[in-house]
Amino acid sequence: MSYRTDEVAYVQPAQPAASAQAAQQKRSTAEYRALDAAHHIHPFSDMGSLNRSGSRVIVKAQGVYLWDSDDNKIIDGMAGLWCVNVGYGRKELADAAYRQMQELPFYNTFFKTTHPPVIELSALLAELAPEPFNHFFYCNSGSEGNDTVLRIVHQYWATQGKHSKKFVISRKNGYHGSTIAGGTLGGMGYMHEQMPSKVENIVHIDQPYFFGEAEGNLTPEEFALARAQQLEAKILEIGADNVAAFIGEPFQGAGGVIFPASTYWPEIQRICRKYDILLVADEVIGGFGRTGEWFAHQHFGFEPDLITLAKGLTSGYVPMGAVGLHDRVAKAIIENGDFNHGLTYSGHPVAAAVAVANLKLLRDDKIVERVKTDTGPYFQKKLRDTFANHPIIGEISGAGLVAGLQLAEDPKARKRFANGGEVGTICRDFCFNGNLIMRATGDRMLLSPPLVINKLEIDEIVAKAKYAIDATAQQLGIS
Ligand code: PXG
Repeated sequence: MSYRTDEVAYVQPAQPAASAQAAQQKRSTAEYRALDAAHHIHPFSDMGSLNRSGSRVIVKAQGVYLWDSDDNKIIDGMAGLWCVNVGYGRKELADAAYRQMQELPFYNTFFKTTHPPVIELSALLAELAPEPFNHFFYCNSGSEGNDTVLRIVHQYWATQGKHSKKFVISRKNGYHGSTIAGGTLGGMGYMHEQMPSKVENIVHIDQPYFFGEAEGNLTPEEFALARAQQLEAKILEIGADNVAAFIGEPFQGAGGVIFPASTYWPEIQRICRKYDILLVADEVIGGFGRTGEWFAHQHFGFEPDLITLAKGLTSGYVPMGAVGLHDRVAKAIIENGDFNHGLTYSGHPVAAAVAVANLKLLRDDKIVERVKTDTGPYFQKKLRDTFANHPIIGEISGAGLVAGLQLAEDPKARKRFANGGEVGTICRDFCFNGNLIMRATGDRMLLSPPLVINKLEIDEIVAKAKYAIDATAQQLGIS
């Protein structure tokens, strides 16, 4: 049988129509749950238990709202997974993807080749990022971004002839992704336990978690300084000639929205400069307006050498990650021959086109600006007013449109619940039943809504959070 490509091309059109129909086919919640349980392994889940209870099936979304397969309308206090910064249903992003898929759905950026979307995106990122960030490397996720960070860090020191600089210092309860490198960099003990092989030469210092870990009468500023100085102690223990980089999230996201006091980051930067160690800011959650600044390191007032980006880069509409290189790092990488790292989809044209549309929306609709001057301060004040002197709220952390609420047995004495994780789960279940998405990390309740949220919607989130936290206190018999 002869096989001609034009015949294949003509045979194809019938299929998309059929598959589009299949994609639109609606099933009952019970059918979705049965099929999901039969065939889908979820991330970070106890599948046996999930399959017995059944997943929530989300079928559509608009603005800051989601709808499930039983037509419940749910307010999304987590922007998907810390990522849907421009909110759901933005036609500008869908149009950008559609146009790009028709024009050039894929081409690679290897072998002396490039394409307009990745060029436009890189130029736009250089314009939006702080002054010394003018070069960007692309990948598909935050985890791959941090794998890329390690590759760049090691290549950088190789170009400087400092081959002994191999150690990377990170933090306990930091989160940097779930590839082997991301999981090793992160400081989540429960992940390390399931990773018998880790990336070598990665060590951790303690986190700047004042409420949970400060002892004695230290002020938050004194405690944060002491935690930053652990970096210096660790560098001296390993030897500065052996340390390549320090990595941290400007504020820890998945670890509980831990906001260090103002003394922390300047001290970390001072130590990194003193011992000639690269400073990496993982901006996967903090980037693209979350704190009211374009990047969270600007909120904390320090200057990293590398920044990891993902999530808000495309508002989660399609996967994309990136690493931004400070000029001094970029220069070393550019001027020293091959950098042997890349992914099929590095700079994917559809993802890049969506990222450009997304960043223009964040900039031109003044979304980031509004978080800084209007909705962010309103959200922070509303939370603090609502939960002032609440019997089980020990601390509210955050800035802009991100917040962590510490559940505590005795807020004034900074006494946490002995069974904190269970208390968080009780509260999360009340949120679930109240049609609010609020994340529980152990005994901290987290909010990070889409950045387009308005004040009425903020009021709704805070009222629903109050209901859930009150109900939790009541169930615990605390009033
Ligand atoms: N760095 C940071 C700071 C993150 O928050 C990653 C890297 C990894 O990104 P990818 O795209 O590879 O997932 C993240 C991801 C949670 C949760 O439960 C948080 C993340 C991912 C999944 C769940 O809060 N953050």
